[in-house]
Amino acid sequence: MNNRTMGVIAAVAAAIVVVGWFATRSGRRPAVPGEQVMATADVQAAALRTYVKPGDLDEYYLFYSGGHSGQVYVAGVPSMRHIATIPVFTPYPGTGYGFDEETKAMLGGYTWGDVHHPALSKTNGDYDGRWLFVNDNANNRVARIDLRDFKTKQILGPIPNTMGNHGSSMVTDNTEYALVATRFSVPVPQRYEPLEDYATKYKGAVTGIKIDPNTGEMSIGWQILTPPFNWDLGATGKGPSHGWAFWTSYNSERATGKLEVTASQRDRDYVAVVDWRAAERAVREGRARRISGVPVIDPAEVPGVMYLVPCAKSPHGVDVDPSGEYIICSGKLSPTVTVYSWQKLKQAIDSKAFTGHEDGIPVIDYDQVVVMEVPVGLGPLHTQFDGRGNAYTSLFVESAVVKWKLPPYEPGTDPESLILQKIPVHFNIGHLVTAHGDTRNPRGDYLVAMNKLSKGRHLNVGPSLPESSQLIDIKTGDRMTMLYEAFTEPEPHFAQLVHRDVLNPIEFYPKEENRNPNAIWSPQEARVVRNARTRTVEAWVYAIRTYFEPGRIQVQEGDTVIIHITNAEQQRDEIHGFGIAEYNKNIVIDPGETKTVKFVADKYGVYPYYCTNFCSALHQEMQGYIEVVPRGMRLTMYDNGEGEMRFERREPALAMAGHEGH
Ligand code: RUQ
Ligand code: CUA
Repeated sequence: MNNRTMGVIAAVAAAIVVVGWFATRSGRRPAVPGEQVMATADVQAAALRTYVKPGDLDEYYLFYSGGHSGQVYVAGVPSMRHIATIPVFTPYPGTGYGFDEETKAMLGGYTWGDVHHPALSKTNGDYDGRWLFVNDNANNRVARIDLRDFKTKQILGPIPNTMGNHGSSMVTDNTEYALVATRFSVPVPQRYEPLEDYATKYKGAVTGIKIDPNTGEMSIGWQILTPPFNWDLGATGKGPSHGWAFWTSYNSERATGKLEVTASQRDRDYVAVVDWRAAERAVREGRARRISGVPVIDPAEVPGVMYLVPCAKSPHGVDVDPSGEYIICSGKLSPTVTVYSWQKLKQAIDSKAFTGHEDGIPVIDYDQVVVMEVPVGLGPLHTQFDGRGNAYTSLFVESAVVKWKLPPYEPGTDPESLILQKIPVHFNIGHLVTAHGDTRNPRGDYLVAMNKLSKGRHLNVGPSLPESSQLIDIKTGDRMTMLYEAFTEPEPHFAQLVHRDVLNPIEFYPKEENRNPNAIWSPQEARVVRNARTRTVEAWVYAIRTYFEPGRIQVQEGDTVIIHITNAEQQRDEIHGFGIAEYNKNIVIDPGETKTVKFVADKYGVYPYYCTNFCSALHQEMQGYIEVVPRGMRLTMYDNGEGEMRFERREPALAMAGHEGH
């Protein structure tokens, strides 16, 4: 360990102590409004910038990851109001997600995920408002949310040969791929090898998830095996660097045990530089092997798919500036960000300016490609952009956002002079996001700091605390000004901030589009059919304000019950729920939607079903009964009593089953 590194570690440790001390102090005596040092005029200005009066709409959608809650949250900016939760990897009774047969099948038996990095689909390097891709770090999956209706439509995975899908999902400039990388290495293909053989028998991988340009359907395009480094964050090239992707690594030591020590030995780790078009070509030319059913490229056998470039000690984020020329790697254990030039990287690759290799992957000569190590401050993690030549980097240890100047630089520029401004955030910021901040056209007006700790910033809610997000104006006066603070469920990592004009979601599902074979559109079509031989009861239920048809479903104890419910409303916000008491079911059906719920009626008795989503003045009347008739007792509801039994509606719906409340 050299002196500079020791100095940095000492400084980091000192800063942690200082931050901790302040936090404890403020934890004992929380700040109250008025205690903050902010001039009245500044408070008024900030209030006006963030206040969205009742009935007005926000300017931006903020899609932020829900971390280990497995969900994605939607908020409006500048108000920071939470608007919606989009369940992705975790069942969510609020929208019935994970309770109906369709979404249950999509979840594949998992009940949680760890969402870190949402990425919007792009056309020509800017958001196109079609899809949002999110990763699951825990179970190695990627999900696609359709922004037409804000619903999860596909979950791909677990991705084979992939463990800890963290550096994910980075979307390329025309949504050719969502790119993913492994945080953990394991034996590939998955098998048992003792941990002692980690350095030689364990492997990481980066994967290109191919996206169908019309449907968004994901499939595995290619995979590149890597040494057992821990890949951290990724970024895709833009403009001149389009066709390439970058990932930071830590643990290039290939160590196990206490990584805080064992993986912090080297002064430099690596950024991977991947030519994904070369990977595509290699698969086309049959130069990939099939492992666990997917095409896998060994970079030692296929030169040109992957390179490594050194980066300061245990980096975290990597980001590409809007021009696509500068690649920025955050030091984490070094108080710098390293800026590389894409042109120089390309030249070094073309002229083979290599200093060695790792398992056959060439290591690019650092000195030939680096533009500057910018001394941003302690614990740099992630960088975003404003489109006006500035970069914004989160400083975890310093609890601050630093604004600094992007290249080009005059020869002999003093690195310190590149630091333009720092603003404190509360506390310990992870990611930050600016409007369209990872596209070719950042909007440059807002920045959201996603802070990991919120102690003392809100009413005391006991030991389990939310996270805090702070809204910063980065436009007025070309300076950063703190505007507002909001609290979020655990736990935002990255987010996307996209202008509302880019999105155009539907208001309800048009009836003509419902292709579900079990959809019904009139109470006359409602029916219950029991097959005594297979001991199955199938019901087609019609839901409208303010009744279910039928209002009665009779089954024999032990029957399998399948209920298809159509919400026949064709009006915005006329949502009906279908909760079954003591059967642990609640599905929610949006207007024009049909959903199916299935269960075994394993306890006899009478169990009400009722609408769980307050839909009209007679919402409370919207109910029915499932009669679970004990084994050996005769069912009475059906006409013929034997064989296939059918109950069809005879009475017209009561006239008073109202249509009030439009
Ligand atoms: S990481 S706090 Cu999971 Cu994106 Cu950087
Ligand atoms: Cu339907 Cu409440």
